[in-house]
Amino acid sequence: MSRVLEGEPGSSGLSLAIVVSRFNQALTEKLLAGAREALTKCAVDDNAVDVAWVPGSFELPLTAKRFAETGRYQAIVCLGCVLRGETPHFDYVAGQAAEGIARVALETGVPVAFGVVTADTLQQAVERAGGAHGNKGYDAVMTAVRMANLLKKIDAVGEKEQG
Ligand code: INI
Repeated sequence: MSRVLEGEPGSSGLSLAIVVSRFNQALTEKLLAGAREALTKCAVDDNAVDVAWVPGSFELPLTAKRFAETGRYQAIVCLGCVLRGETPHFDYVAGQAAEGIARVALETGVPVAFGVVTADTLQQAVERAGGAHGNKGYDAVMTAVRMANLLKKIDAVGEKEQG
């Protein structure tokens, strides 16, 4: 019979790092609050979580990579907010953040969750930072925990087959 694997949204001794952007801080603080709520929901030990503030979303990938390379974390969460209305750089900042975050995960093998709100207007961003459309910080932590647990399960299958 086929094996079906899925990561549970619970912590079994997971250590996580969160990287959060100061740009649009009024919103990213709400994302961080949502992230902390999800950590509590997943019973992740607060002492097993490190949080780093960076100037903007462009700086998220490098910082996530440095965390991942330590080998101390089973998942990284990136939080930021990029508003199209505020800058012609929107496409560069949002694009590089997304591409960089994906690359860090692929290069290091550590799951890196994309908790960056990209929105055309402040209103849309507010709705995604604890408003009508939920909280991307909360969602990102749930994804990070599920992915960390899934990768652990995949590794365990391999180890069982070898041993
Ligand atoms: N950074 C953001 O996180 N969101 C933005 O909307 C934004 N805007 O509007 O420019 C932004 N810019 C800063 C950028 O992330 C870097 O910190 C900066 O370019 C220095 O590298």
